[in-house]
Amino acid sequence: MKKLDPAARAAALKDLPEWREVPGGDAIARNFAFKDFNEAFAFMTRAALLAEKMDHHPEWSNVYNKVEVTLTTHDAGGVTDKDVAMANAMEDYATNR
Ligand code: H2B
Repeated sequence: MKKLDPAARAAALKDLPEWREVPGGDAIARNFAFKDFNEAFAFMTRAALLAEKMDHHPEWSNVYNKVEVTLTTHDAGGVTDKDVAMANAMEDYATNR
């Protein structure tokens, strides 16, 4: 898995308007807010199952209805296509419930 260069990362983020680059550019992040804990944890469950399937795991934390997510590929030391794929899947899980 190759780290995306800054231009490729910026291009991928164009289609992910809710996501931001973490300062330094080695990760992307988004804070999700759901109706309640049940909705937040349902989202996390779906993402967790995909993470296991992809062998690609988010850095995240949850407080009640909020889920803060950071995506980076540790093995590559930056953002790769796997992070972009995970971000797109999370968008789908968060919006198409
Ligand atoms: N998740 C993320 N986000 N980045 C990785 O580099 C990574 C991972 N590597 N999940 C995987 C697990 C690796 O450690 C295992 C051994 O396949």
